[in-house]
Amino acid sequence: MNTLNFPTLIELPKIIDSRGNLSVVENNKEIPFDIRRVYWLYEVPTGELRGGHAHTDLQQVLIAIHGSLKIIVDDGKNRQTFTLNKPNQGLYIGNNIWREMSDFSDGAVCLVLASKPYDPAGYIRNYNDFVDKQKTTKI
Ligand code: T46
Repeated sequence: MNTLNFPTLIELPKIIDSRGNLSVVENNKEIPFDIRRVYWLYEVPTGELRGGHAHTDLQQVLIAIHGSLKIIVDDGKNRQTFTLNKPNQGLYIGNNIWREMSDFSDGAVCLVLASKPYDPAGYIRNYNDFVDKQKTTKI
C-alpha cells in the first residue's frame, strides 16, 4: 500500500452546478487507502484544541466540509501548519505523524476518513515518547 511520508494536501473533484456543487471521493482513487471508518468533528467551542497524538498504523484524510481549522503536523523532525478551509480539499496524514488541531471556525465541520477501525491502543499521546520512537523507527 502506498504510504506517503509527510502530510500532503489532496485536491478533490468539485463538480460545479447551478443547483449547488458536489465533491466525491472513492477508495484508492482520491483516497490512497480503503476507507474503514468515517467520523466528524463539529460544534467545537471557540479556542478548543483537539488531537495531540500520533498513530503508528493509521492513515487518514481530513476534510473541512464546512468552515475552517488549523492543523499542525509533525514527524518528529519537521513541523508544518495547514489551514483546511475548502470542502474540495483533503489533508492526507499517514503513519507516525503527530497532529494538533486548533482555530476551528464557528460551525466548522471536519470529516475524517480513516484506514482502520477505532483502536484506543493505537494512539501515542505523549510528544516526547513520539519523538523518541521516531528516532528509532526505520523509514
Ligand atoms: C485524529 C483526530 C483528527 C470513538 O469512540 N471512536 C472514534 O473513531 C474516535 C475517533 C473517537 N472515539 C471516542 C474516543 C474519545 O472518547 O471519541 C472521543 C474523542 O476522541 P479524541 O479525543 O481522540 O478526539 P480528537 O479530536 O482529539 O482526535 C480525533 C481522532 O481520535 C484522531 O485519530 O487523528 O481526531
